Amino acid sequence: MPVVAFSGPDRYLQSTQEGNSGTHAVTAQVSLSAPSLSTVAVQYATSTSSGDQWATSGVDFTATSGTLFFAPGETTKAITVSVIGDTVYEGRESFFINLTEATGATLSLNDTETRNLVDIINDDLSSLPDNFNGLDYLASYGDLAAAFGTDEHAATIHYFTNGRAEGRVADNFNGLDYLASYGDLAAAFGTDERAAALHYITKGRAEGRVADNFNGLDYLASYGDLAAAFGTDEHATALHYITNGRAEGRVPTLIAPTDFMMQVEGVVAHYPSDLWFS
Ligand SMILES: [Ca+2]
Ligand SMILES: [Ca+2]
Ligand SMILES: [Ca+2]
Ligand SMILES: [Ca+2]
Repeated sequence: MPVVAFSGPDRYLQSTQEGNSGTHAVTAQVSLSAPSLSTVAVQYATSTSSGDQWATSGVDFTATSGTLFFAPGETTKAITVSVIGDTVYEGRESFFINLTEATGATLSLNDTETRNLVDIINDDLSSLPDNFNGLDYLASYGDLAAAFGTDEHAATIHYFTNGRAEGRVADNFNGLDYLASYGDLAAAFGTDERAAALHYITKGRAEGRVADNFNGLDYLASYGDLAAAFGTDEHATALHYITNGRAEGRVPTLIAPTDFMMQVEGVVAHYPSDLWFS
């Protein structure tokens, strides 16, 4: 009798990208060692084990079983199993396709030839840092903006695949500081940080604008009432300047020359605001 076993280069192990939606098929090839004069039947079924590395049937792939029939003279058939895409980070997931019983042929005695391991390769991102924002990341790096424009998804993928290892950070750009730095932008965009990042990526950088003319700590150091109200909250401070301070004629750098920033930061951080003059 012929011997039946998985065959082809992927007969022991095959891998497939998970995908993010819908399903796609993986195929395992099965062959007879020689043609048969009568029909050969081989049963097959998927299986998993418990544990993190294993896929879940019905969720990660569609449990599949059935019988392959080789007509007389046929020596090769294929089993197809559906892999289910999703966008959840799960790491690698595996399942087996097993040949379980044969009629008119003998199952290979080599176990590894009667089970095909399918590895579903993760293509989803693990969690992002809380402060990660794709647009701010693009705005922070001219080379990335040149490569990816305003594509936040591409930015996120870059961060995971390269940027993180390169030591890049997502928050070199601060939309509020940018809006606070330019009256025309604040007039156009108010306090919309997303619009600010989009403007900087698509126009502002090319116009030679800088993202950090405004420094919240300078502004706080310049006005005792603001320091009393906001402490060292630079976000609130930038909001104040955009929504009120500029219209009130306040000057963000009234007191603190940039050269003395380190000292100012120390003062702001360590002394109660009632010691300040306004
Ligand atoms: Ca996926
Ligand atoms: Ca899973
Ligand atoms: Ca999955
Ligand atoms: Ca997944």
